[in-house]
Amino acid sequence: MRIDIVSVFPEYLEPLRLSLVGKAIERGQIDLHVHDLRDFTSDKHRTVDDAPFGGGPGMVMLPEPWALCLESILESGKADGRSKPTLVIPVPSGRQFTQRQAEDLASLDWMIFACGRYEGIDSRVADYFAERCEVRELSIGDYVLAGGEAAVLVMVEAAARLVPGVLGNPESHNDDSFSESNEGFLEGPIYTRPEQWRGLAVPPILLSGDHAAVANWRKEQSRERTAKYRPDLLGGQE
Ligand code: 6GU
Repeated sequence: MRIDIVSVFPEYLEPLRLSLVGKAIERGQIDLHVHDLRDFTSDKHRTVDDAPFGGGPGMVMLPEPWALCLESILESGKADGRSKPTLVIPVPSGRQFTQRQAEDLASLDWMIFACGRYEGIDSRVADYFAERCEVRELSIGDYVLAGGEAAVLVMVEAAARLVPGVLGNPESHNDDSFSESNEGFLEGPIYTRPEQWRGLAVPPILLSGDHAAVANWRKEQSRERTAKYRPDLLGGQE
């Protein structure tokens, strides 16, 4: 899988080289390219923004540096034998990024993430590249970030751990909160050694060796936790 990320703060994406995603990069399972949008400006001040047409506060990112940068990425990907990437634009006004979206991203061969700052990117960029890319505007939740970078860290990590071979044990996805095999419920409580810790015991059923009983108990816990924190996920009974 190839991932290109464009930002005016390329250092913001460095944490992707740590931990799970970092290992996947080292192993060659993920080919990560981070680009500085300012490298695609031509004025002395390396300008990437201007005032919004129609007035209003804040600044809007200029379309031309984006076009030059995305065109250069499209060329490089083609030389790399890839075609028609998915262009993800993280915006608070986008479609909700969910575990289903993460699963879908994990199945792709090539993604480009366009991190906007300020009030966002001139909307013509998404329209202009819609022929050459599958454009998705995605939001990670109902709150506003100062830029798309933190959202891209979230989306890339959520997708990368689902790429076959990236996580050690693929069955560990089955217990994940929101996973299909878990009926989309939240994961319940988990325990490890010691059995007794500072006066607190592990639920005895987990020590019973009765796998069916353990599975039932976990299902029950998962349902209870979902009812408590996310009744909307139980369906219809919000
Ligand atoms: Cl994806 N981007 C930005 N800038 N803010 C957000 C967001 C994304 N999702 C929620 N808030």
